[in-house]
Amino acid sequence: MQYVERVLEELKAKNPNEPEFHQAATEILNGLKPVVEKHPEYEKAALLERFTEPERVILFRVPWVDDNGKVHVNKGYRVQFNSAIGPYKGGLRFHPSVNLSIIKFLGLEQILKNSLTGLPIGGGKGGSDFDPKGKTDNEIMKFCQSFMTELYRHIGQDTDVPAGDIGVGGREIGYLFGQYKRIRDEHVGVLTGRGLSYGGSLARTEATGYGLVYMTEEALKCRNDSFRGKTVVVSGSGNVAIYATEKAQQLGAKVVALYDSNGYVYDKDGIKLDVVKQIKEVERGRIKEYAARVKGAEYHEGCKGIWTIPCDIALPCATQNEIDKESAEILVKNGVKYVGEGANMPTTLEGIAVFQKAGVVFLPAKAANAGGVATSALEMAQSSGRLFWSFEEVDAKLKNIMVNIYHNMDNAAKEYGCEGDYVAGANIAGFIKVANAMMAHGIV
Ligand code: NDP
Ligand code: 2IT
Repeated sequence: MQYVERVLEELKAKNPNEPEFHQAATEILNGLKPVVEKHPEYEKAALLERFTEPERVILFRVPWVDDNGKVHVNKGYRVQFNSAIGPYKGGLRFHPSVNLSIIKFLGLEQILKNSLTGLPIGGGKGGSDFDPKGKTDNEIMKFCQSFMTELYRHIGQDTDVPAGDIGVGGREIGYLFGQYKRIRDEHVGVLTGRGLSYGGSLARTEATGYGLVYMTEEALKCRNDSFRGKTVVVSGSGNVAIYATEKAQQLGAKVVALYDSNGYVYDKDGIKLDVVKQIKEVERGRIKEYAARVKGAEYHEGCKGIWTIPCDIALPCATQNEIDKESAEILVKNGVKYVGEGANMPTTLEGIAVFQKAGVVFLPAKAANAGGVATSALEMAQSSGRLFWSFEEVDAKLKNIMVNIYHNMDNAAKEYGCEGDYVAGANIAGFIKVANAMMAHGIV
């Protein structure tokens, strides 16, 4: 049996009941086949077996008391996946669906994404099955304090630097940082996505969404095209979706739809982002409200229907497996030309195959959403240097990083005989640096 097939089979047998982890590993390892064939020394060093086994998995109890005095217990996770090229780096996700499979898929993706940024950061991910929806600020604070009361001993500015992800934004990072500082008595860059008054970086809030659009813009530019006049569908209405919408609009596109986990809004005249920000960032409300406030906008229950809206560019920015085979087929039938993944693994393996067969320019998550973690690394650099860069400076660096990632994955795909296959190109370009470092470190 070929090396990649054998590693995948063993991985599935050793990690049963982890479908998301299997899915991410399958996509990655299949993309790496041409590299592994060129480097027989990797198999001798069991490189892929080590690459797909986390260096450390931390599971812990998170007890907390709600405003009515009721005691709750949640699960806490931190998967420190790979530190070959730098300290573990990756977000924390608070969502009821969180389990080990999801954190491991995110952690594995993060290794290659972080490598693609060109910055010295390893891969990690964490979170909890805690559901922040409907909780008061006090309950969120209590939960974050309890979470950090265990996590603090495992992280550090040169060891492991968490950040936000689904359900973890500026408010949560603030509470987590406050507790870390209190326990450790040190004010350091141990978390990114911090507020501007305590070590955060300008443009980190916007970075993932802006970065996604910068990469898509480069893909358009290389085909003598641009965002101007394009119809765009964005899924989600959280951090990534909002700032992807903002940048796409600035570049002249019309974003016509957004959703949250209850349903989607369609606004044929173009989404009014100030209304969305008010509902989502200020009121923490539901996207349904948009249709009540904006004349002519429609609300539809359920998420899947969003992909039946005809568009030139689709930017899935909510969660994993939002676009399945059926939705991909409808998008293709309706003429989609570009798909840029803002969320992590938003397209199923079958959905990706549909896009690639149809010649859609498909920009995979680990490349397309790398702007967030790249700007986190810029935040780390500013913390270490006791510096504070202007918005324009950070934004220019972000744009440069996204353009470089696009060309690196494009070139890697060409070099390894799969031109235009950015899934393989991103996996290969990300993996080579990690592989070189792991080989240099010996069997560890
Ligand atoms: P937020 O929590 O800010 O927003 C998440 C959005 O996705 C919300 O609109 C939420 O709706 C929706 N959503 C979440 N789960 C589901 C679901 N199961 N079905 C339908 N909708 C859902 O998170 P982010 O914007 O930060 O993250 C979005 C995606 O981007 C994630 O995949 C994340 O891993 C990825 N990402 C984030 C980065 C960052 O810097 N924040 C960096 C790189 C990737 P509702 O409110 O109803 O739950
Ligand atoms: O998936 C991701 O890249 C993130 N959630 C951001 C991670 C980070 O460390 O900024």
